Amino acid sequence: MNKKVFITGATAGFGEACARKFADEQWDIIITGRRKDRLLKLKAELEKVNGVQVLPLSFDVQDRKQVFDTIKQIPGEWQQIDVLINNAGLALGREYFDEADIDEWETMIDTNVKGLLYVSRALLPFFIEKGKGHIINLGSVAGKQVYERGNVYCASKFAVEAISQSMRIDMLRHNIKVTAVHPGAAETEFSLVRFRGDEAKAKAIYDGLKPLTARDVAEVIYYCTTVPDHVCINDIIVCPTQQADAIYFNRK
Ligand code: NDP
Ligand code: 8X3
Repeated sequence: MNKKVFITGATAGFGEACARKFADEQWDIIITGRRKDRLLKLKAELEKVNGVQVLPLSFDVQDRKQVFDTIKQIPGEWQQIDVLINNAGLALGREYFDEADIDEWETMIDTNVKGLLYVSRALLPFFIEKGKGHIINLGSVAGKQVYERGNVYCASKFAVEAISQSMRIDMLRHNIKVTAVHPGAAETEFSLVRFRGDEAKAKAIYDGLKPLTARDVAEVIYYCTTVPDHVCINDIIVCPTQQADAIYFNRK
């Protein structure tokens, strides 16, 4: 039987790249996100190209009821999940604290923090029943260090860091590994979303920089699942070579 991974935010960026990477490694995959058309397209492709099984589940991680109802209805054979990748997330805006849009703050907190909590709690019974599991949370360099006009996005990723640490402690008794992966600048749809569709602003983030690709990050995430059962990679920061941390870059 193939191993199974559950990925949030698999319609773009890291999540989609993880789906492709795990499919390449012959895992069956539960892909999730709000854009159903993209999920169905990815399912068709991975099943055809990689010969693995793919279960698409469309829901909004911000909606607690939707998350719990959807996960409760996962068919029996799919409940044998080995790895959960809590990846769905976003940044909205890059404004000073006193000028930022409060609705956007709420969306970031509801998605990056509350969404991750809901999905984790809804899936945990499968891991606990199985006596093992592995949760991989997508943090960020922005969850290690704040930067100017990063305010609530940074706060949401600091929360992911804190949640990962506390999950790791509380899940010890259930034999569940918790890994936090903290990427630096990666070119995905992330900046386009952050700058509300402004392509020029999104592109400028990567000026003079060879950023990470979504595949680079997927390779790191996959690696975390390949170590033996008695080994857990707790925390990884992965950046482009031209980036030292959340603030310092060597742009050419
Ligand atoms: P993308 O914008 O490319 O992809 C984001 C994914 O999250 C999409 O699949 C989107 O799906 C999903 N998503 C967003 N909101 C929701 C929601 N409410 N419900 C369900 N799914 C949702 O971004 P990345 O791949 O770059 O980012 C993935 C994660 O990595 C995020 O947590 C981000 O904060 C983090 N990160 C990104 C970095 C970067 O530089 N790119 C660096 C460090 C961390 P859909 O819209 O279909 O719902
Ligand atoms: C995404 C990386 O530096 O734009 O989390 O915050 S950054």
